[in-house]
Amino acid sequence: MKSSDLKRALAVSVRAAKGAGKMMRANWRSPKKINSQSQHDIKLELDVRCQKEITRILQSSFPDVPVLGEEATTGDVEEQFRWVVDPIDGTVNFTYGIPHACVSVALQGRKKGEFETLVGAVYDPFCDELWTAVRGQRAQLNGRAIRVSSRKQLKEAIVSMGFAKEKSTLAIMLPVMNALIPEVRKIRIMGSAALSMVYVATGRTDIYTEYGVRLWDIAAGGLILECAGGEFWNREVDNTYGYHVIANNGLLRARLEEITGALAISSF
Ligand code: LIP
Repeated sequence: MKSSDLKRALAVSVRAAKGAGKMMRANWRSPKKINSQSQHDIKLELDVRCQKEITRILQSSFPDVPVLGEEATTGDVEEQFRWVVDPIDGTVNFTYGIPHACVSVALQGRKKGEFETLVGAVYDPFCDELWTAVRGQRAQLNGRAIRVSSRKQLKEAIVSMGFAKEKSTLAIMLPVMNALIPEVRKIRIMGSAALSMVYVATGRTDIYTEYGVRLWDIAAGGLILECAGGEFWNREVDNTYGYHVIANNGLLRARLEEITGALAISSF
């Protein structure tokens, strides 16, 4: 994709993220219509409406690029390019009125057969914070360059975590949390993977790790983190876009794995 197309893709990603963010703000204090829920997850009717609005905006500029979203898939998402979208990341927070949720929009393209993220936008409508990145360029927050932290000691690190949505992922991540708590400054479990990724990119936290997080939660944040000098270690763990992720400032993964490795955590 030419650089002019990437620039156009970034512009429409931002338009789509802000458009859905506006819908989140407008509905924040309204009663929420729940489409489905489980013990550790909620899906709102607004998720679907936001996904539709994002898809409409994206395809107004790129009518032939398919959309892989948490709420729906439009077109053949195995083609050369695809949008990867989470219309509301942090849906449980949003449902309960906790103002920590965002919109995540990424453009991916195939390189040697594998998808890589080329453009990413994460928008937090509550703080009016927009993170953006184009592969090969510096990540930005509200138009200003950002960089990961330079903390090298785990004991200084703030580690954010997620437990995904299943009892099985909870069982995997609880031992990780118990092993890390005595070793780090603080653990934070904030409920939005995309915001956790961009907080590492911005130096607000130092590590984010989750097992069973979905591609649409992390695609944009992963590029933004890499374009801010961080490391986005990830591996696919099932055939439904599930990932094990260790996002960090590029200085801390080895130390983290010394601790979690004892749990044979890297083997699951
Ligand atoms: C959420 C993720 C979070 C994870 C939650 C949920 P959603 O995404 O951002 O990291 O722990 O289980 O998957 O469902 O709010 O878009």
